[in-house]
Parts: sequence; C-alpha cells; structure tokens
Amino acid sequence: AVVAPGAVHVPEWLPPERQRELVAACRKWARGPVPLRHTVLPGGGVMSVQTVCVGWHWQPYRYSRTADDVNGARVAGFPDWLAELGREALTAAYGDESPVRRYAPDTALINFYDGAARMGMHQDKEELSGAPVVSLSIGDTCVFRFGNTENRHKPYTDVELASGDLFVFGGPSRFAFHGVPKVCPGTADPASGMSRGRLNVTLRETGLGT
Ligand code: MD3
Ligand code: FE
Repeated sequence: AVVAPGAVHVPEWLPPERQRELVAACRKWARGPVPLRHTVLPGGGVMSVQTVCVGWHWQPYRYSRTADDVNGARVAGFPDWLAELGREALTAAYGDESPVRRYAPDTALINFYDGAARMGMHQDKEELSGAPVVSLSIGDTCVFRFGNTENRHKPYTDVELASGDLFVFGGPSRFAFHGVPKVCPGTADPASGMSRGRLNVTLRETGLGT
C-alpha cells in the first residue's frame, strides 16, 4: 500500500524463516561489540527503546565508527547479506526501477521495544544521502505514526506494523516526521523468533563513505 509518495507498506513481506534468521543475527549484535542499550540523549533523557547499530554507530545526533557514548568499541561491520536484503526490499516496494540496483545501505539501526517502549515523533536527518530507509518489523505489532515534513503534529497517518512487514521511505517521505506511539504486547507469533517484544531493523545509506 502506498501511504504517501515514496512511502510504501508491504505487509508480511519477510517470511517467518527469514524473520528468525534476522532475529538470530540481531541477538548476536545485541551482545557486542557494542551492547544493546537505552540511548541517553544529550539533554539527559533516556530512550525507552533499546538500540544497537551495525556499520555505523548512531549517537545522538551523529554517526561514528566507535560508540563513544557507550563503551568506545568499534561497531560491528555491515554484512553484504544485509545490503542484499535491503535491495530485495526496495525491489518489493518500488518494483524494478532505476535506484534499486544502486542501493547500498551501510548502516542498520536495530531497535528493541518491550511492552512499554515508545518512540516520539522525529525526523532522521543524520544521513547525508537521500536514499530510502528500509524498515523491517518483527515480533509484536505496533502502531506506527507517519507524519508530515513540516512538524511533529497533524496531519499524520497511523498504520499497524506486524511481524514480517516491510516499510520503505523514499523520495518526499524520506524526511517526514514519524514515531511509534504504542506496541501491542503479546501479539507476536513465536514463529517470528520473538517470544515477546518488537524488533525493528532500519537500513540506511549514511553517505559518509568508508
Ligand atoms: C520514515 N524507528 O530508528 S521504523 C528510527 O519502529 C525509527 O523503530 C521506528 O524511527 C521503529 O529512526 C520507526 C520506520 C521509519 C524509520 C526511519 C524513517 C520510518 C522513517 C526515516 C524517514 C522517514
Ligand atoms: Fe526514525
């Protein structure tokens, strides 16, 4: 479903077996070299979501190779199979069009939501590339709020994201405000590899080079 220009929702795109593979990879990254943890914001706020990064480390509000705000370790490398998954996702959302074969994501932000976690409305502006963001949801269903480019308030559209759903945000939707006002605990299918909580993996091009 096209939710807005460039914003395409593909329900049940990732089959359960590939969801489990992705969960297994995320469990490994969650242990290190930089652990899954609550990001602390510059003003002292602590995010309710827990995050671990691959390829580049997002520390609010910049990317780095080392997790200077956590343990100083260098982040895990971004694997080729994850970039390939991103290209498959773009093809599924947009069809076999020109930008697809050139999509080269170099960072993944992996977010874990327990039953109480939320993400406030924000824009993702740290990337120097205007390439699309690929989002994969696994585990509990959530309410995802897709807003406008002007401000964090109305108009917005609420969309339920369930396990295996793909969402691609490109073109005019790339810099829209968005957030997760609610997760629905206990809605995960154990076949996803998540017995509780929600995992979201976003793939991005940072535009930062090597
Ligand atoms: C639209 N994550 O990591 S995924 C984030 O479910 C983030 O964890 C949410 O927002 C989550 O920054 C939402 C959907 C998403 C991700 C990035 C976007 C939508 C986006 C970037 C630009 C526009
Ligand atoms: Fe975001």
